[in-house]
Amino acid sequence: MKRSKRFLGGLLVSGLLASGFAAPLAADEPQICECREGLEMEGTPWIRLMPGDMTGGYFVLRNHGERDYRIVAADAPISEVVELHEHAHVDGVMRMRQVDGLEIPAGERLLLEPGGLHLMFIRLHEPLTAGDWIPVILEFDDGGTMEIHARVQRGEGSSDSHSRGHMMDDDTHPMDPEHGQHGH
Ligand SMILES: [Cu+2]
Repeated sequence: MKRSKRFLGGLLVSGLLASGFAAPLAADEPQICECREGLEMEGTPWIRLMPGDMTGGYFVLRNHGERDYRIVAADAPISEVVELHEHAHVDGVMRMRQVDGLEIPAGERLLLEPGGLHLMFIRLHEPLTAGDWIPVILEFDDGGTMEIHARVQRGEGSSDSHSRGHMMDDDTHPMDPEHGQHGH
């Protein structure tokens, strides 16, 4: 008797935990960098919200360590391909082109910014939404990897004032991006 009662109580409690008290979704910033030893993310990595099926990603990574690092590839669930790009003047025209690697020598900083080095997300699977956090895996020449999280936002910089807030206006997205803008 005693036993079965306790058993029932246990069922009730676990039922409540499973259904009634779902933990609130983790609303805030994910870990922006599970950085490798010696590396530190400065500011918030970000991905530009753009029409079309490709866009750029940017961050600043500082190397406090003793050894040099070199990023040779990147991967993210939002696009078919992620390339490492630079902007360069070729015959007076600014063009993007792929680079083999992104160097982060010991004691220095790797700067990815609009008009310079960047991650290029090519063939996005679906339109991005401002405020979303995108996991990006960076792969190094020694086979090591690390995960960063980049936030989707409009505009040029990660340090403009609205980028620090919660972006509630964008989070409510009254217009469903799934509808209406396919094709271009
Ligand atoms: Cu590019």
